[in-house]
Amino acid sequence: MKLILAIVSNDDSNQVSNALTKGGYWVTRVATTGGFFLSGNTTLLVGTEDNKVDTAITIISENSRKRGKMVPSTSSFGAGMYTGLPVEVAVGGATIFVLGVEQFEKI
Ligand code: 2BA
Repeated sequence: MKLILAIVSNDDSNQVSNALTKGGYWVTRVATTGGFFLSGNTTLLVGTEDNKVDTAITIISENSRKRGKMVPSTSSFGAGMYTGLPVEVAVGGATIFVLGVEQFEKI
């Protein structure tokens, strides 16, 4: 058995966890914070059989693809003045760890 830890953006977390659940996986969502941007993300815990790990990773990647998103720029020219010009930022993607599970009990 394996434990998959998948860190995804909050924007993608509902879609990823719904797709995993539909695919027959058990999912626990934990609200987490990235240490670099200090912004919220979601860590999904998925315990599953070894032979179902690859399919889970496919589902996660299909539902959290990295993509560009246009957001209004907040760069200021001076006090209180904003360009408002949209800039493209990268969103999405997933960081995935697969750990061996020594023992699994439900009691
Ligand atoms: P990603 O590499 O896509 O990582 C997204 C989030 O996944 C991270 O959020 C963190 O919560 C988690 N994560 C990634 N790799 C990890 C690891 N090896 N161990 C534990 N958690 C991990 P943030 O920490 O807020 O990072 C946001 C983005 O900033 C990263 O996107 C990466 O592009 C950049 N970044 C993070 N740490 C960096 C560093 N030390 N040097 C350069 N860039 C960094």
